[in-house]
Amino acid sequence: MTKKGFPKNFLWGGALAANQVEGAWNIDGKGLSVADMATYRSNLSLDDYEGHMAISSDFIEKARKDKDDKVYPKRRGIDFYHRYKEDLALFAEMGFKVLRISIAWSRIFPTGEELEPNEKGLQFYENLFTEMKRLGIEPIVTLSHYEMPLELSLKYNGWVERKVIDDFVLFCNVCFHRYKDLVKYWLTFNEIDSINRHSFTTAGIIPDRCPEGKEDETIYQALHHQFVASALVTANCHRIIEGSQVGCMLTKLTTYPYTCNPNDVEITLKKNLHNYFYADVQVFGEYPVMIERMFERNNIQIKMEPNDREILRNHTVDFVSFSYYMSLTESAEDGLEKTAGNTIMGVKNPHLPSTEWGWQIDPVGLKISLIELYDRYKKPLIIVENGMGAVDKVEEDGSIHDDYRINYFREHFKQMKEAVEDGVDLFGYTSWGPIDLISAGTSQMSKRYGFIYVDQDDEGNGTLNRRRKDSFYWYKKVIESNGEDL
Ligand code: BGP
Repeated sequence: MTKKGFPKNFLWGGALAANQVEGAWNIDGKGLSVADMATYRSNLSLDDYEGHMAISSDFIEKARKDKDDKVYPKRRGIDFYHRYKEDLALFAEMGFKVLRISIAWSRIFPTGEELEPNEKGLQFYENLFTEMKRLGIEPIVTLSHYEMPLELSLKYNGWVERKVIDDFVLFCNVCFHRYKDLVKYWLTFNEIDSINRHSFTTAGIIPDRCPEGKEDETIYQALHHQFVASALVTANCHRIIEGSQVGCMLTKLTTYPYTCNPNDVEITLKKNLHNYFYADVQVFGEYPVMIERMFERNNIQIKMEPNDREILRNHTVDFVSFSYYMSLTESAEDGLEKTAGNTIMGVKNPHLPSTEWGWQIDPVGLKISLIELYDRYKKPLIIVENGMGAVDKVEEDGSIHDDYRINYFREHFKQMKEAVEDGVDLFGYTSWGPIDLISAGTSQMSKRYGFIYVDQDDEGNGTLNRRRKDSFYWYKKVIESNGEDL
């Protein structure tokens, strides 16, 4: 008999990152993190992405002394730090089985190098995970989601210096010991590949501190340190928490050739292989040969300690997690119309609609991604981010009719189901931003992903009250029926 539908214990839920929800940026001993440097600018256009992400030593110098948090929306978040009980209750009402959340490193080690962790920070997450347990919501915890302590960025140019491996390993060990009875699923680095797109938020790298002409080498050196750290942390997690599961996390940038011209196909193949590279190292435990060749060709020399390769080989991940928002299209020709999404540019695909932010909506691409990932890695998969950023309108009676969001999810869930029926081992799904939060890429509040509306505008005005959107009731039904009632 052929298997139908989602597995019985499928983990339905949502995903958040500490720096986009908590607020309380300077409360209970928290130190500044790289996320606290992100500014909001109105009218951010697609071409502005790069400028928005760019950061300089001078800017940081000014921003770290700046106490006016109006300009830095991630510092205020949606006040999850104080309202987490209310928010968890709403997630439980939708029937969440799982919630992905990150631990803000600078809440535990404010500058990254204290001798003792900050007890108040540790206590906050203990309270959070305990409340989740009470509600029957399984945590899946990201250890690094664009939240490096700012001091480490300033002192070591982030992950560029090897010393940071020790700091991160210590931070993770503290978390493993403290939460070992509360958390089983862990992710090391969120979208580890994004180091190549926004290296400051991902790895604390300040561009003006990179040797000229050696920018790529600097980035790949930092990445190597993250790979080694990820492997060491995986080993420690397995040792400290019995039965724990550790995953890598990739931005799945499934890319299509614009035409069947072999030149388009080749360039696309290479893009896709480069996207896989980041997970390859964490799943297979070694650098792909084509990446080593690319390093040679470009005179990129990665400094490795003698046993680094062995560390990578010996401590690979248990499962693969990824974000999927859209697909991309590539062409060998110049001059074709482009579109951007998730801080990456590609050729516009004439077959796909886009969100207001230009992210191409492609449910079939999710199925393709699932099949490809499972075929390549043969590891259990979990989708830990997917969703649609949109502007929502609150009606006079307070209702929010977000049928566009429901349609987006419905079409993606259909494709997920088909992939599962094709044999893909998918064990869970967490939508991105089940409650509206501050956008990572734009620092906007008005780019909303949630089933739950938060009354706050881009400038930080509003009551912060929570409201159920139409999609809230729809997702509840989906979870109740284990994905049958779409
Ligand atoms: C991913 C990040 C998230 C997130 C999401 C949506 O790349 O891991 O933190 O926010 O993208 O992006 P944005 O907030 O820019 O719409």
